Amino acid sequence: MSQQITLYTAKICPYAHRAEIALAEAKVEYTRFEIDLRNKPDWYVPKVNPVGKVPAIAYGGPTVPADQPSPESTKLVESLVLVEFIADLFPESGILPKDPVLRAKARLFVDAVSNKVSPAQAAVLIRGEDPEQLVQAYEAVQALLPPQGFAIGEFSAADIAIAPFLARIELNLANDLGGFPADQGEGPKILELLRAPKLARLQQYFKDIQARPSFATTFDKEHVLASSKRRFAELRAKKYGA
Ligand SMILES: N[C@@H](CCC(=O)N[C@@H](CS)C(=O)NCC(=O)O)C(=O)O
Repeated sequence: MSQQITLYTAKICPYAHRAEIALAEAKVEYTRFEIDLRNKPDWYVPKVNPVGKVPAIAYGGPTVPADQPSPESTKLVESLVLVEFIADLFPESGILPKDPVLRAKARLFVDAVSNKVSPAQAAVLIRGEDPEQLVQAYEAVQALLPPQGFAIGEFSAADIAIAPFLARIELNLANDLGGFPADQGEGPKILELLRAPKLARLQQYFKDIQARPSFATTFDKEHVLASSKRRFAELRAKKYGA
């Protein structure tokens, strides 16, 4: 039987969102603690994650308030490690299927998300670089999708890895938020590239993900949008002046 799980998370963070989706898929009770990334509590680095990032899990140990983590719980970090940990704790969740071939396919998809989508998204959305690299990254993952359904057919760790990134690129670009100048329609223009007919399969895939309850119940669109507006206003002020 699994022991207590406390998840340290932040709604804005796509990596933390992965752990929340995995826990929702496992239908497990856990304690959720929102970390304010702009003003982290003093105890977070010494007692939970020495590198100060979310997500992190405190697993097991005595029952304690989340803001007073026990040294007796095991602290685990890194979103993809946490997704696999949750899959291992709750094999019946199907987050990682039993079939070794499907498991390998899920991991290959996750690898493409880590090595292609996530860096291209940071380059385009944060640093305002050429959007073509994002189109290519999404074409590469689209090529791994079957004709219909989720990345390996059934919903799995593969979909959990990409879902938060698809959600955030769409939301930010639709609201013209990114590391490019404001009020020039650059965000919607990039979004049009991602909505091109050559990425139609990816668009359908994203619709399927949005309909998945574990995604729908863990994506707080209004909160993410409000935080993104603040964040990109600061980034633009630094880059282009007030
Ligand atoms: N590789 C990590 C990345 C986690 C990450 O970068 N989290 C960011 C928020 S999205 C964070 O906690 N930043 C706070 C900081 O660096 O101080 C993972 O997959 O969990």
